[in-house]
Amino acid sequence: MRRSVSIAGLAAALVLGTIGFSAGQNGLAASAQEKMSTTEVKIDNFSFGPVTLTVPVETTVTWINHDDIPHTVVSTDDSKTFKSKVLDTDEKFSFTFSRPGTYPYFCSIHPKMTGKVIVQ
Ligand SMILES: [Cu+2]
Repeated sequence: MRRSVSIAGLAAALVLGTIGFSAGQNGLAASAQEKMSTTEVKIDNFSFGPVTLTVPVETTVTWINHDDIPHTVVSTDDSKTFKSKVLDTDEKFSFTFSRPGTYPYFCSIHPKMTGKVIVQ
């Protein structure tokens, strides 16, 4: 018990130190976050959100299935750029867009579910 208390104290000191440090580095932290080019599309209630996503080149887009039924993410552009496996609840699929263009996609299990990624 004594040991876990001192670990908690140490952890608190670390957290406080980190907060103090990051407060001084706020500007830097914010700009670093903007450069992280990962974007999420949520699959929920038989729809993709956002339906249309616009991202810069070299962005990794991750689809996450929040429904309790399976879905897929399959591109319908001419070159069939990406195709996920069947995603069960909370499963993810990621694809990095390295070329500009418009990438329409749908769920092959529920073809009325459609979305679009625009890469600039
Ligand atoms: Cu579906």
